[in-house]
Parts: sequence; structure tokens; C-alpha cells
Amino acid sequence: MGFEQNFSLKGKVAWVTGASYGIGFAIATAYAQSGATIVFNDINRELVDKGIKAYEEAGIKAHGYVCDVTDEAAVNALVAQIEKEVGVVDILVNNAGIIRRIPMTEMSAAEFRKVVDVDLNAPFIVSKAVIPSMIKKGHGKIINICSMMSELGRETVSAYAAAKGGLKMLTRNICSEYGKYNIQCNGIGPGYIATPQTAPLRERQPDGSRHPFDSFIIAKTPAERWGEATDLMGPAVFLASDASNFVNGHILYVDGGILAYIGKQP
Ligand code: NAP
Ligand code: GCO
Repeated sequence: MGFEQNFSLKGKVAWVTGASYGIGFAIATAYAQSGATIVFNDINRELVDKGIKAYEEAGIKAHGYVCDVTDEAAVNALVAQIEKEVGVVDILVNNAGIIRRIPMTEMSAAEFRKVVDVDLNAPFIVSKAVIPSMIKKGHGKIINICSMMSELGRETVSAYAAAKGGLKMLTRNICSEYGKYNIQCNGIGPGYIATPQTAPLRERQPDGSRHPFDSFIIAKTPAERWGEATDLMGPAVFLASDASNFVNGHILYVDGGILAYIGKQP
């Protein structure tokens, strides 16, 4: 058996939250193509049905469930249902997330709390729900989808940056507390990726020119392009596979070099 088998996910159950489309969908697709059985959830039936259809079109039989990841009772019930209908979760990707771009002094406490609830509290809730069975099984992989904002701030994203910064430290703490049970918890920090979440930052201007933020990101990225969700597939498979069994508490930035670069001189 060649070394490449260390990257196989054959026989594993992988749950990617919020994976009807976008980054989660790309990661789940990579996992399926690496041999895993795919479980995903999204916040409503319409999105789940859309996701199931999209997976089918990609040749993947995915198990889709409606679940709001901020609802602890619903998450715990879903874990029991997944274990009964599919099997124990070997790989969890905390992907579901939201962003609200509002200047901090104009943001309500409720809006701030909502972002933190989805982007930080939910990864806690879902990880807490799957870890006991991972301990019993003797292994587990938890991958938290962090962000450039786990390291950097920018105007209007205070709640998101606070949550993603917290998610980096939650990742390190799960590593610290559960590494002895052969559970590896790592993060992926995507750069600026072309998904619906960043569509407002890439909209063409009325005169057909690039959005100013679009031009800014191109100047800040050595690769001189936005990332695609497919750019995350390889790193996600690596962190979910046996090839990364001694990698723990690490945030793998997949950003085309943004964090290493001062930016192109205007
Ligand atoms: P996206 O297009 O907004 O997809 C996020 C998914 O999560 C959507 O399906 C969304 O459903 C779902 N979701 C939101 N709240 C949920 C909840 N309470 N329960 C269950 N599902 C929920 O985002 P994306 O660009 O693919 O990003 C995925 C992850 O990567 C997020 O954590 C994001 O913060 C992170 N990220 C994105 C980028 C980027 O440039 N795109 C870069 C770094 C990190 P709805 O459609 O109903 O909202
Ligand atoms: C923003 C963007 C970013 C990306 C991503 C970068 O408004 O700055 O949405 O936050 O989503 O998190 O890594």
C-alpha cells in the first residue's frame, strides 16, 4: 500500500456544517472523492434540498439534515440521529458561518451576539457534541474554518473578527484538552474566497470597473487573484486524514500569501 493511502478518508464519516454550497460544499466534495461518507446540515429545508441535489449532480450521495448549529438541543439530537442513521462522526468541519459588515459603533449588541453565536458558540456546541463518541472510537478530526480575521482586523467586521479570533483559540484549546485521545483539532484560515459571502465585495461598479475592495485584495495577494473554494480542498483533506495525525492546534492559512505580504505599491 503506497504512502498516498495516508490521505485516504475511506470508511470515515465526515460532517461539514453549513455545506449546501460555498466552501463547505467544496470541502465535503473533496472528502467524498477521498472516500468519506458525507453528512451535512444547513439552516432550512430549501437549502438542504438544494445541497442534496448539488451533491447528487457531483455523483455524491450526501446525508443532509436541517439544523441550526446555534441550537444546542437540536445539535445534540442531530448527533444521535447521525450516529443511528450513518455512523459515528470521525471528521467534523465547523464551516457554517455568517458575517455582518457594520461599523462597530452602529452595530447593535444583538447583531454582534448573533455573529459570535454562529461563528464561535456553534463550533463549541457542535464540537462538544461529537467529542465523546470520538473519544470512545479512539480517534477524531475537528477542523474549524477560521479566517484572515483570526489574525487581522478591518473596518466594519468587529463581530466577525472577534469570533474568528476566538475560534483560533478554541481550536488550540480543543487540541490541548483532547489531543491525548488521538483527537486532532486544527483550523483552516481561508484568504479572500469567491463565494456568496464575499459577493458584495466583488460586485462590478456601474461603469463596469472592479469594486474598490476587489482591486484592494488583488493588490494584497501575491497570487494576484481571489481564492476559489476548490483551493481549500487539498488542505482540508490533509487535515482530515492520517497524514496529519501529529498536526494539532495549527491554523493552516490558505490565502495565496496575503498574511506574508505588505501589499503591492499603489
Ligand atoms: P456562505 O456562502 O455564507 O455559507 C455559509 C453557510 O453556512 C451557508 O449555507 C449558511 O446558510 C450556513 N449557515 C449560516 N448560519 C447557519 C446556522 N446557524 N446553522 C446552520 N447553517 C448556517 O459562506 P462561505 O463563504 O462558504 O464561508 C464558509 C465558512 O468559511 C464561514 O465560516 C466563513 O466565515 C468562512 N470564511 C469564508 C471566507 C470567504 O472569503 N468566503 C474566507 C474565510 C473564511 P445561509 O445561506 O442560510 O446563510
Ligand atoms: C470581509 C470578508 C472576509 C472574508 C474572510 C477573509 O468582509 O473582510 O468577508 O472576512 O470573509 O473571512 O479570510
